[in-house]
Amino acid sequence: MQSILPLPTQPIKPGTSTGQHFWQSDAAKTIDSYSPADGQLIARVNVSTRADYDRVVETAQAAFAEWRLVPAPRRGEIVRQMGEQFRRYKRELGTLVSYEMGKSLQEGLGEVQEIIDICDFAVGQSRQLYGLSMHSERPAHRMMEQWHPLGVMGIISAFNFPVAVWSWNAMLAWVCGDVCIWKPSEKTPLTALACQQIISEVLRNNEVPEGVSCIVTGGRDAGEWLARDPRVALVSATGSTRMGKAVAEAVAGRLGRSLLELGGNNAIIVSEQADLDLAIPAIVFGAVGTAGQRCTTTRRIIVQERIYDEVKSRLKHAYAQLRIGNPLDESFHVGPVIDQMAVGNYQVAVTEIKESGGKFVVEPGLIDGLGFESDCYVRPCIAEAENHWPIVQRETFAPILYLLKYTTLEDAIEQQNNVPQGLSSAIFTLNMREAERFLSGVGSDCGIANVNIGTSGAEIGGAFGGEKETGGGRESGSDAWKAYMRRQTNTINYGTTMPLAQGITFEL
Ligand code: UN1
Repeated sequence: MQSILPLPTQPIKPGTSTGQHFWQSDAAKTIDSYSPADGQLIARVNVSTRADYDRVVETAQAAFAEWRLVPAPRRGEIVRQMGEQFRRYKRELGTLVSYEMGKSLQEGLGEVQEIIDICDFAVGQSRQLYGLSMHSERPAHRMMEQWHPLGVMGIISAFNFPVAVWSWNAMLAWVCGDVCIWKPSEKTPLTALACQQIISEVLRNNEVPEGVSCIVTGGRDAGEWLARDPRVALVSATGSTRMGKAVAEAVAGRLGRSLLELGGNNAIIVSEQADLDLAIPAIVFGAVGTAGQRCTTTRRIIVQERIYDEVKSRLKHAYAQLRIGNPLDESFHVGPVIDQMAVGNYQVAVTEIKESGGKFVVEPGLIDGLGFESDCYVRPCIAEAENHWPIVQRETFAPILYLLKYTTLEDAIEQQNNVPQGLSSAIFTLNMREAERFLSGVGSDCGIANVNIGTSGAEIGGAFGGEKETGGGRESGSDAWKAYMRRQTNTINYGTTMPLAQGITFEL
């Protein structure tokens, strides 16, 4: 198939913000971005050198000195204008996300919608950076807390949500008065540069200081520069648990702050009292959406033994309807995985499932031939498995669903929690006691727990993130904004005496 984009003759240069001042990197190295949809080379992007990186950080620091002085509602107004730009370019950016990353066009558009939604959310938040006030134990004293801008923040994002996850961080960070340096995944650099271009007009029109929005490109090195750099107050990293542990250690080593969104191993419990007409489509979308490459992807279903055979046969039937093909063609449900390395991981997992004694209910396989020239298309599959198998305990970023059986709800919750990760979870039941138990303190141990909806597709209004090896960070809605600010407690004495707290007397 012909590429939908003309390949620029010169490598594209990342850098700082307004789109007019991309750094002239002297890098000999470039990142080649291939579309997993059709295997075409769609862009060649310069890799930032350490010298580029240092210039970016210095520019960001200078920008922070000014940006923090801009009133928060005014910063919100600038984010509002960015939201307008993303509305204007939704189709173009959504198409590029679909083409560069491989998710279906609907999901690409949905991802841009998440950017628009977080912009709206952040605008409101810009007028609600509330601190508490406290009653002092001393007479004529007042106590309160204020939230101040934090500084330069680094955003390390993953290929699977190449633009939305950046926006959850950046839009909130900007209304909070921070400046952002974004290191996008080396698998999806073009969508990042597109976002920078889309907002550059707003930054220019509002005379926002150069450096409020920066991009550095590269692989592990660039991530490490951010993690080790004491000039970077907060590092928000999305990706594998392995990457997250490395970032967390490096940031903790300098007592910096990190916000981690790492792997998930998300399960849906299907009770005997579930409405299967709701459960089946939720499971299928959760398992095969984004070709199984969401951190919220449904990887395990834990089914009550009395309805196990029925669920199995309904899933088999549903999987037989799945149409796999070019993500830009809206008649297909499932696109490719990101690259051939991901295909390799899928194959390794399939082998391990077989070696562990797993039985495939829906067979795995690679797809080749006309329309599949990128060699990145795999068949979504379902295997009967056991929760304790090492392969089931790991997150394989592919459309592989494990079918597990339970007897009692305690047993189901135990299996659901008994993995190293703790991102998303769900139960399908019409029984109120089961639902409430699942949501209680002795129920799901995940950051997200749902009733009668699947594990993926969280709305931006809630705090997004998970426990255990998922990293503990919370992004997006609720009070996640607090991670992007520093809290200051203030005590003010408006009286004529100097009483000490805790009743201490100190007389001179
Ligand atoms: C991710 O996969 O990193 O809840 C984020 C969801 C999306 C975000 C997923 N809103 O599936």
